[in-house]
Amino acid sequence: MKSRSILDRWFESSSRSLAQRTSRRGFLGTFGRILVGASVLPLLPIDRSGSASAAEPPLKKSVTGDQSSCDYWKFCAIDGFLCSCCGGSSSTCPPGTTPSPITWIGTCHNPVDGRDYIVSYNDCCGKTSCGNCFCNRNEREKPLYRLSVNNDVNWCMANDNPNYHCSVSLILGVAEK
Ligand code: ABN
Repeated sequence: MKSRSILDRWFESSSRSLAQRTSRRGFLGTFGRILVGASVLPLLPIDRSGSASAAEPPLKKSVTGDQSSCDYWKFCAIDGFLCSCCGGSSSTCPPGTTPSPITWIGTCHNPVDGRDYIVSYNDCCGKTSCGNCFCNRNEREKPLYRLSVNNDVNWCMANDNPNYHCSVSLILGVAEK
């Protein structure tokens, strides 16, 4: 017994003290809980929305709201240069131009909320043609004898300076079904 090393004695005493503090049943219980927990883990709900949207085709720009794209829903009956490409916005004239007081009217479907809107297309007047982002869409346009629903007219004709520059679109209200 004298020949037992310090290491042997240390292992023996620590094993004995561990055996006194724990039971085989306790160990099996803890081990069982770990096993069950590990097997249930993959069943827990996980937010996979990031990977789902990556798998879906990207939304068209027109739906997400690129107001300098001819595809944008509000431009469904516009004929002219988009003021959003001419120093203004989709609903405001560029500096130095004046909106026409007379306009043509369209009805456009907004795919985001599923509603139809009455849209007024005003020309911005007082400067020569902008030349950017020409857009000609004619949804529900009527022949020229119904002026207010035809877009192929220079609505700057009643302005002091009748030069046509670009067109804006203003939402007037929701169209009743
Ligand atoms: N309303 C846009 C427009 C302006 C001039 C000529 C045709 C159409």
